[in-house]
Amino acid sequence: MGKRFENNPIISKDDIEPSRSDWKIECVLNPGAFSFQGKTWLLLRVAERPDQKEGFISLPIYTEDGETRVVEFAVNDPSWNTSDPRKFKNGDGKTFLSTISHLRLMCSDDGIHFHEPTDIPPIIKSSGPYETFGIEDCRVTKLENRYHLTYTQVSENGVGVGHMVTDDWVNFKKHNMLFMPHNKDCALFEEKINGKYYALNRPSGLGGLGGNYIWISSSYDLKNWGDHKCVMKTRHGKWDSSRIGAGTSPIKTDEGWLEIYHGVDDNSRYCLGAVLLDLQDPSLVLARSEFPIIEPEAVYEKEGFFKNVIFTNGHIVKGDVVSIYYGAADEVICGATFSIKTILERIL
Ligand code: MAN
Repeated sequence: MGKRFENNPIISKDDIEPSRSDWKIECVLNPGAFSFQGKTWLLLRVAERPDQKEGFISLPIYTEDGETRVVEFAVNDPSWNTSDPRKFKNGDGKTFLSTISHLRLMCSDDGIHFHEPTDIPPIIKSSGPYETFGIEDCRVTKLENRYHLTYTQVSENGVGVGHMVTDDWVNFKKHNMLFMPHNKDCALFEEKINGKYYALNRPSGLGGLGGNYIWISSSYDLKNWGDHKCVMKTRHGKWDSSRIGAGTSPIKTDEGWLEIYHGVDDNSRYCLGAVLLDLQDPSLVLARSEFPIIEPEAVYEKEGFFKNVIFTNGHIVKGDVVSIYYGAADEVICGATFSIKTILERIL
């Protein structure tokens, strides 16, 4: 349904420098997207780790004071479970990420060719006790003329939603955690609805009941959130059977709020689909993709750090065209354009 950019992948790890000379970038992925000063900007997730020593695996973590610490174990140490390349578990049942992520700004005049800005510091790093394993997958929402960043805060305390606000991309006001663990994939609506702010989010039912479903919450002040409602669940036997999560801010259309979301099947294959939410009550689903609007087909989507992944948390809307920026196979950044009208016709 969409058209992939001809020069995909548009950003890969060789296009930028690591944040430290003794670290290596493993992947660039999952960018937030926004318009600022007449340009298109991406806020990438950059996943790094120390240079690896022969026979050992080294995992980086930050301390609460922002220092770095390296956890190291032998490749053949049987007490470590390394079956998922994204995270490793030790004999005490503690989970560590294989890489640590920060956020990085890149900008572009045409939305396709990106470079690092010269007048704005490009790196946004973790800080404090809830980000010691890094920050990831930032959504950028322009709300009341300010940029709101909602991103994943990862630490041994769990995975929660962080929130920062900026006007100029130089000065940031960091707020308290917006949704507590386990929660991620938080997409703010770009305007209030009947006097309230709304956010899609994805708490995880880690016990026996519930699942990885998309919820909606509302707030009068962007700080205190409540009125939590489950918007949609995974669907047994379909492309979104095991996990679903919001992309970025819903697109307002005459038919309703159009949300691009990711769905994961039982084989950990990540595709994108669309859902239409009621304009006045966005907890109501009016229509939902029977089939993905895009699925891993290109080599760069099928092969990489984590195979068969298309994951988005950033798009730019211009008239009927939405340019969706996405992480492919958790390793490179790509783009594709879609007609909003065509997506709506397909799901309605
Ligand atoms: C999770 C998140 C994403 C990642 C996908 C695929 O949903 O950690 O950052 O892209 O998994 O690995």
